[in-house]
Amino acid sequence: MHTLNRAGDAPHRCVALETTLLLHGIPKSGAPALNADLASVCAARGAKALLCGIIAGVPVAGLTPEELTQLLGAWHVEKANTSNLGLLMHRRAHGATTVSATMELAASAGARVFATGGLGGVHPGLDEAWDVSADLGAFTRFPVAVVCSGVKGLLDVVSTREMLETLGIPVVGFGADAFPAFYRRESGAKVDARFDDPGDLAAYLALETRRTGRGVVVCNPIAESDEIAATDWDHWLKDALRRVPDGTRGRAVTPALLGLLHEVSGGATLRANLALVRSNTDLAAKIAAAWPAP
Ligand code: PSU
Ligand code: MN
Repeated sequence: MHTLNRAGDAPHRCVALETTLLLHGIPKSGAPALNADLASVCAARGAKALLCGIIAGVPVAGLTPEELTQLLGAWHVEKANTSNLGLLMHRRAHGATTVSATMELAASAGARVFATGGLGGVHPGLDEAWDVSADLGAFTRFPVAVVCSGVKGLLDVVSTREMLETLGIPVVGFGADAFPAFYRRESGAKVDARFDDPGDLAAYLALETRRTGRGVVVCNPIAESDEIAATDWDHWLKDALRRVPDGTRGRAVTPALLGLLHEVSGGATLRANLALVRSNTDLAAKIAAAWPAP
């Protein structure tokens, strides 16, 4: 990797953030404010936000607000996972990094903690074909702890939890025993272990990432006050699924569905999404601040 690394001399105090969430997960007009908000959440805990993305073929760990503006102004920025990251570099193209590509950039910059909304996982399938996110495999390759609210609720959450087990990826909860489903605190599935103290969690994550050179999923359920009611969720998801344009497949599925959900819910899923990303970043920053010095 030839990552432009702006982590500085204490990468373990950094919290990596992804650009796909900002460019494809929420309306672009809200991205600069969310980015600034997450940076101040990190700073308030004594950690440093490290936004990852690809600018004209250069993978960057620590994009400036100006570089984010540059990405937001480009007419199309491709979603980058571990499979097309190198192609975008070769073509000197811009790229918005998903969880898998952000883990790769974070790892190469020496950062060990990363915050996002929800992981990609096993899609129920808009047709008969399998669709499993590259996010899951990335945990078997990069030593990064990803703080998230489980996997996006539009996925097959229970199958995704099983897939994490199959891949041998540790899944722990912060203040929770249940494996969360993004907008919902519970999914029916469980985590491997529960932690209640950020310092103890940081010590475990440092040990585990060092021991294995692989990643860990840290689940932080959405706050009860921000949770979406099950009946609303079922209704909105059905509605959004009906509206997905014919032929939407592969990488286009997640952004299309998230956009439709924000629309049919009258902005409720967007508000919940922003709240959980903020809360996950806050927990990630506490973990980075408590990370044992290497
Ligand atoms: N979480 C969010 N919003 C998002 C995503 C996650 O709150 O937009 C993105 C992440 O970048 C994740 C990607 O890696 O969706 C998964 O896409 P796919 O299912 O195509 O692998
Ligand atoms: Mn996919």
